Amino acid sequence: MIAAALTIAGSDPSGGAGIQADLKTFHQFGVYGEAALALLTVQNTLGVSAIELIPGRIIRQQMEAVLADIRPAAIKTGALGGEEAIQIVAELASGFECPLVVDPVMVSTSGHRLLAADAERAMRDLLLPRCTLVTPNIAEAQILSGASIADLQGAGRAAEQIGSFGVTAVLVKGGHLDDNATDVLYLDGALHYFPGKRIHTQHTHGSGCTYSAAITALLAKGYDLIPAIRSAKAFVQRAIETAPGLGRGKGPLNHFASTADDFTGASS
Ligand code: PXL
Repeated sequence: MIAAALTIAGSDPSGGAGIQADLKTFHQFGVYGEAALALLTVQNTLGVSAIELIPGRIIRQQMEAVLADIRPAAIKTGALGGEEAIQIVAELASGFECPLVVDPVMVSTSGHRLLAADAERAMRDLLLPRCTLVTPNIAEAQILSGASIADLQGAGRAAEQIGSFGVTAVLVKGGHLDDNATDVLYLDGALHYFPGKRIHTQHTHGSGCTYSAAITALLAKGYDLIPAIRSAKAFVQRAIETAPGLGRGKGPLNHFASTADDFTGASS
């Protein structure tokens, strides 16, 4: 049977980030995509001009409807927007019977704040302890850990610090830290490094969403966490390298990029 994955996130009408990126990525990995909307943005590749939060009871009802019917094999969160949405997702997450990937979406690639400051504590204290993996970028890892990050060692320390809040696994995305765009994973008391290739381009809009969606899709297909991260990172790298060059600003990735594994990592 085809595996399903659910994203609980925001809409990007320009199609590069948010639930649009998540659904395209799920589909590309052969996973049936479901989406519960937490907020709407008004944006294009030049920037975000408005954000409208979805009422909490509607977020809850969307999740309950989906969970009672087409049960996802993995779930991810993206932009949740505020404390109420985080509380609702955290509450329902205690009943999830599948992996939960939290992309904390506090600061977008373009530098826009996408989460109210008072919600950051709810993210750290309520949602992170319930997730299988959290995937902060450097700015988010600094907010969550309370420490500034200047290099790969700092990213590793921040991952350990966030792990100490009771989070199972923490993937700090290196992005611009070094020439290999190395990501650091804290898992079971150890650090694991995922070097990649830094690509000099402005077309990275939605790369965080796409990365966490690819990890979620692979978890839904039964991959273990480390092979899922390795394969998802390779996909995102190919998607950035072959970005279609759309839009007048920071353009989207190529969600049609190959998902082919360049290693053997599937556990099932
Ligand atoms: O990439 C973070 C992100 C998540 N969700 C939505 C977004 C963005 C960035 O623009 O628009 C809806």
